[in-house]
Amino acid sequence: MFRKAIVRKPCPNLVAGITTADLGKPDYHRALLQHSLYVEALRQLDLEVIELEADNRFPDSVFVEDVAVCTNDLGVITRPGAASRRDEIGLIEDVIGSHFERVETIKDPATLEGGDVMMVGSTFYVGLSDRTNKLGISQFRSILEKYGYSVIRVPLGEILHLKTGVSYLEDNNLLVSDEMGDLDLFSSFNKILVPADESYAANCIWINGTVLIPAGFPVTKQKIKDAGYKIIELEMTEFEKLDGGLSCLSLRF
Ligand code: CIR
Repeated sequence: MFRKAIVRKPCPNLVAGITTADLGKPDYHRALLQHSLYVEALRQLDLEVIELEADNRFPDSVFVEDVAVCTNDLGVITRPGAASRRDEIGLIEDVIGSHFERVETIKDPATLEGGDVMMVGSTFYVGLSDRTNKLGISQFRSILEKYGYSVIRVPLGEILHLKTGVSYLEDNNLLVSDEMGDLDLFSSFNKILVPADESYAANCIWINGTVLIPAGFPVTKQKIKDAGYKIIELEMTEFEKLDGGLSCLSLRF
């Protein structure tokens, strides 16, 4: 059960965000609209939304998920692997400190981005990616184990973050992209497979029984519905242009 979410408004400089996508530059005003509908959906699901101000120094700062990891009782400030994003942590420390009694920090030279961290009950799956290094995972493990959690490292292929390709929908249901469907690590989950031509839809978020999914992916939408979930569809085109998905836009706890 989630009660709160932290989000940050997109800044005009969003257009300069990091991307590998070939979808053109995001439209700032459209991004603002899509972001406000996202926030509205979170509120509709009874989350208290803490909305942080835009910060034009950091084009990617709307993707708050990467700069912290929130468990039930602990906040971890990360250390982004993307150099242009590293100082974003300075923007999130206060708000994490005000919501968690216990706050820990990933330290240089380790790197870890929240997009690589998937919470499954008291187990955290962490992707080894270009943004999250081995040291990042081992520091994260040492921190989390002190609090009774466990950490499992997941090797990744070409994708940006672990949650670019896989999303936990609770009740042992794992939404997983075609290319990650065969990983032995995930063999005990009920898998909902996202077809290759809908791979962007592998990043969805479960909030208290409802699944937020990006608009425009009918096969995945039907499969999630068939699994018994209520659904809210959200336009995400402007964030997709920056490799960002639904989970990236909030920290939920
Ligand atoms: C980046 O490359 O860092 C941003 N343009 C996108 C971050 C997406 N975040 C996420 O998947 N958690």
